[in-house]
Amino acid sequence: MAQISKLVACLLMVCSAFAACTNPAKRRAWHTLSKAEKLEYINAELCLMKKPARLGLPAAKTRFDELQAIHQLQAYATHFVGAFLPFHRMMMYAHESALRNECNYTGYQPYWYEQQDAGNFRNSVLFDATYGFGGNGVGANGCIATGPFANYTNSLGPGYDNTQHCINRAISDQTSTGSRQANVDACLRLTTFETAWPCIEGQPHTGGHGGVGGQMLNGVSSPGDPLFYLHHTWLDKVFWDWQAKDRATRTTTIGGTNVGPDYSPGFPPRPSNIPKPTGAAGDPGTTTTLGHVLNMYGNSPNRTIGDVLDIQGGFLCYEYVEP
Ligand SMILES: [Cu+2]
Repeated sequence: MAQISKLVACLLMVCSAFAACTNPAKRRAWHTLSKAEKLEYINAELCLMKKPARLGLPAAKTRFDELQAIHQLQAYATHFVGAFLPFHRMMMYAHESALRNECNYTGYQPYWYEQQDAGNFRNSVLFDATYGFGGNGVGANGCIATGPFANYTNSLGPGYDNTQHCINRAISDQTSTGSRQANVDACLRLTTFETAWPCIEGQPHTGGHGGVGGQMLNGVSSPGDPLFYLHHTWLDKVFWDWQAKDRATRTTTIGGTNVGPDYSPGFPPRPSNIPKPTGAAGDPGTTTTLGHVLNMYGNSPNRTIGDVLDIQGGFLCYEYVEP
């Protein structure tokens, strides 16, 4: 019956949410983009950093800040839980949509092919001052001093604090080894979601955050550095590469816990006014289910985990181009 009504809806041309994904958007590795494509992305990000906030989220001054707020407002509900990978997938989509819909970006969200730079982040083209995200932090505060984002003032963070501060970094080549291919492969070999998800969230996830350091190493406010989106889009590719090994099963099932931790290394302690996460809208139990609503705080419409498990499932329609 549901199938029939879906079909009828499609015949009436009101079925964009269920339309078949016949021409998936191509998400490409940053280092494979042309100079013009890199500049278009950077300029669109700068556009979000100039656009005034419109959602009324705490402390946010710009649209860029409002996307960061998605993460700050629910850090403990979206890390070390079954929703970790679907949540960040949805957040990448919200960011990509903002670039395209509000800042005339004509490309799609690129990713950082981190295994290529693992152990040598310092020399990555991602840190280029002209065709990249600027360099390492300098001085006592570790503020980035070069590149297009050197003058941006974060209003959210660090952590749960909201202060005016620069984007800071402290590159660690040693920590960046966590993003190496062997670590990716180790996760891809695992056969259950309950083992693959914590593997991906451990290494390679930590390799990118710790390898960049500074704002990126703060588990709550890390989307204050625009590199966050390149890093997490790469992790989304790793997740998809894992899902694609058994697509029928791995796009229709989910698991893991809904009960967030009280404290995690790399995260500021959860403030007492933020309740301990024990579930979500559409998913009140302790085990994560497909009905779990991913809250985008108005940046894009909320969707469930079930809606986003297949990146070519109709709502999402993209693919990852190998570098
Ligand atoms: Cu995160």
